[in-house]
Amino acid sequence: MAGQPTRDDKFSFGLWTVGWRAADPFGEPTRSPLDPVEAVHRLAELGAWGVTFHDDDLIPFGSDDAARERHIERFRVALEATGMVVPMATTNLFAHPVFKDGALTSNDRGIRRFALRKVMRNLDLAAELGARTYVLWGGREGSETDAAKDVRAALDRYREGIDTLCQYVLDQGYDIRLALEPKPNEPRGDILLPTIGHALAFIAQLEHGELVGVNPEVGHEQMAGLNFVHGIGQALWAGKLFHIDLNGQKGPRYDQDLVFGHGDLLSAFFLVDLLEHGGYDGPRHFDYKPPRTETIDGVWASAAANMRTYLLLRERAEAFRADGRVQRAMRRAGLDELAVPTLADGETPADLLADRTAFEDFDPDAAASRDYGFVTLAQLALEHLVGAQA
Ligand SMILES: [Mn+2]
Repeated sequence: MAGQPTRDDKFSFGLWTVGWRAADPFGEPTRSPLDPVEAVHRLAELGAWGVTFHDDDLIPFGSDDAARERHIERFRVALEATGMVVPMATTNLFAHPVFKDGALTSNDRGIRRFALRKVMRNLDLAAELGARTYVLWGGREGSETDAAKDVRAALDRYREGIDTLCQYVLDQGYDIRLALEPKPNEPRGDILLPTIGHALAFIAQLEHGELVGVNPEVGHEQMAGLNFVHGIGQALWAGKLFHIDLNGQKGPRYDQDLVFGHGDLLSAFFLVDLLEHGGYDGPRHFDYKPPRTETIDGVWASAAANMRTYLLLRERAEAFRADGRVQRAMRRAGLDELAVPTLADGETPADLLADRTAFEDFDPDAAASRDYGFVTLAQLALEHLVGAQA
C-alpha cells in the first residue's frame, strides 16, 4: 500500500487552501482564521514539502512596512523550523474592490499600473524566499457583457503587463518563471485566457515567451467541459507545464475545488499516470477548498486526503504499467506504433506520392477491420484503479 508522503513527493499547498474560512456567496465563514505559521507547521507534520501564498494571505492588504516585515519574519521562522520550501508565489489581484474590473486588463489605466506594482513587490518577496515559479491567475480579467470590454485591446494590455513583468524578472536577475492559470469563468462572467489552449496561444505572442508557461487547474478545465489529461498532455508537449493545481470537480458547474480525486476519479488516475511517466518533475500542488461543512479537524483530514489519493493513484498507475496484460493490450492498441513517425527518415512528399503501397495498393477496408481493443485496455485501467488487479 502507498506509504506516508515524504518531501521527495514534492507535495505543496496554498496557504489559502487550508486557510479558507469557508465563506461562500450565500453564507458566512464557518471556520476561524488560520495563522499561516500554524498552517506551515501542520502541513509539514502531514508530510508536505512546500507552501505557496498570495501576497495578501501572508500580509493583509494595506499593512504598513513595519507590520509587513513582522508577518514575513514569522513566516520565515516557521519555514526554517520545519524545512518547508516556497516553490511558488502569486498575487491577489481579485479580492479588493479596486480590481472589480480586472487588474492587468482593467479599463482604468491607474489600476493597471497599481496592479503591476503589487505584482512586482511580491515578486521581490518570492525571489527572497526562493520561489522558482510565479503564478498569475487573472480571475477578474474579463467581463459580464461584451459591451464593456474590447477583447483585442485587453489582450494588448495583458501582453504588455506580462512582458513588463518578464522584463522586471530579467532586470532583477531573478531565477523565476511565470505561469498563467486559465479559468473560463467565476468570478467574472467570462475570463480572458479561459483554457490551457488560449493561454498557450497567448504565450506565443509574448516578447519573453520562454519565461512564461501555464499552471493548469483540474477543475478549471473541467468547468469548460474539457479533458484535463489532454490539456496537460499538450502543455507538456509544448514544454510549458511549469506548475499544476490538483483538485476535484464534478463536471461543468461552479468551481468546486474538491479534494483531488473526489471529482472525476478516472481522469485523476490517468493524470497521475501522465505526470509520473510524462517527464513532469515540478511541484504536485493542491489548490482545493476544505468543504464548508468541516471543522479544523476536517481541514487537516482533507489536506492528508489530497496527498494520500495522489500516492494511491501513483501506486495503481505503476502497477497498471507493469502488468504484462496491459503491455500486450497497449501494443494491440497501437500505442507504440503512434510513436513511430509517419514518414520514413528523409522521406519527402514526392517519395510519399511515389509509394504505391501508401495509396494505390492500400486496402482501406482491410485496415478498417482492425480491432484496437481500446475497451480491454480501458477496463484493465479501471480494474487497476479500483484494486481489482492488485
Ligand atoms: Mn479552482
